[in-house]
Amino acid sequence: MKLKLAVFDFCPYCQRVRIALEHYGLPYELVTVDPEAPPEWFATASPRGKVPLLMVDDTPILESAVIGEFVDEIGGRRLIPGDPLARAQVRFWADFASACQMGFGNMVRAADEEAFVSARSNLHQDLAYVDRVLDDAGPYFAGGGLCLVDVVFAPLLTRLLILEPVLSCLPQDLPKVRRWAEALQALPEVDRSVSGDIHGAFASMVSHLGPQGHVSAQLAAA
Ligand SMILES: N[C@@H](CCC(=O)N[C@@H](CS)C(=O)NCC(=O)O)C(=O)O
Repeated sequence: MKLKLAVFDFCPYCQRVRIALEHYGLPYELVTVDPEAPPEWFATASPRGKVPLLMVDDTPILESAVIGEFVDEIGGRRLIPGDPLARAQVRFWADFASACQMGFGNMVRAADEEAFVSARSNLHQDLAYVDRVLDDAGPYFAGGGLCLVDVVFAPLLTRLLILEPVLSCLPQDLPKVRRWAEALQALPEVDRSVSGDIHGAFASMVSHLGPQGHVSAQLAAA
């Protein structure tokens, strides 16, 4: 089975898939697509122009959650529990990560300080919700073993760690979330899931998402 993963630069949903593939050590070809000039095979396989797109031989799979489950199944089923209730919990929190990721996007795109503070506070509330169910001993979401929730939160939490010195976006009153973010950042599969210099790439992403926004201005001034 040949795997080809199409991504956009800086896409957190694509990074999730890369983490899962790297976690299992599955070989894959990585293709970075220019959204302004996508190749024909990509336009055919992803008619709405969305990434991540995983080509499994000639069959396309879209949506990071669906791809994540597929990778888990071919990789060895260690990221999603077999027990139905535990599996439902993992799926719920993995889905919740996407809501948090959108909240992060709102924060990065905020036009001015007032909008930024409001978006940061909304994200804080969502992270407080996660904090309540995080394993007390850690280091990961459910304790000592990695699960899909860790994989899908890692791109968001590592971005928050990178921005923290400038934006104070990792709430001080949520120490478990901070410890979790640091544990995820230290994982080799997370390290291998980004190409090149993450700090530089991240600054470019922020200026792409919100070129005139509050976060760009703060980063430029830092
Ligand atoms: N729900 C999707 C979200 C993926 C997504 O929003 N990808 C962005 C890049 S970060 C994209 O493809 N944007 C292009 C578009 O929406 O046209 C997933 O989890 O895979």
